[in-house]
Amino acid sequence: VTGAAAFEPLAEVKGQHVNVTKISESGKKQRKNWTWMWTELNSEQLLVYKERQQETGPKAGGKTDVVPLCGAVIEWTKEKSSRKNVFQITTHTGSEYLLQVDSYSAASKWYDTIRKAIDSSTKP
Ligand code: I3S
Repeated sequence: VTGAAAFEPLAEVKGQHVNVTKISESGKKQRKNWTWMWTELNSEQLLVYKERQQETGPKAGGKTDVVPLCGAVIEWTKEKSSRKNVFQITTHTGSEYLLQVDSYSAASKWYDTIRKAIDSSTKP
């Protein structure tokens, strides 16, 4: 096959700006501090950066956190914040992150993409 048909189907979005706050670290409650961050998925982790990363080439600095997805749980929550479209990721080590965007479609798209990554990194 040549031409357009030889290309991979358009990759799903693997990066997204969201508000992030870590509310618990290894089971210990943290002070909420919402920050607008660039989050990016690889197959095993959600990477959290201060600035949007280039799609190709070396990664810019500013990586502030790495959220391991293997054994993580993702769920929508209305209780943990007064904001809309908030979902929580709980890691297997007991760290809890809230992620939020005002746009419901952007939030649910990112939720679904992360959930799929969790599912595939959790399955043997
Ligand atoms: O869960 P909380 O404590 O109501 O969260 C709010 C506070 O963390 C607040 O910070 P300070 O209490 O440090 O001033 C934040 O500014 C708010 O954004 C938090 O609430 P939301 O509902 O936005 O997650």
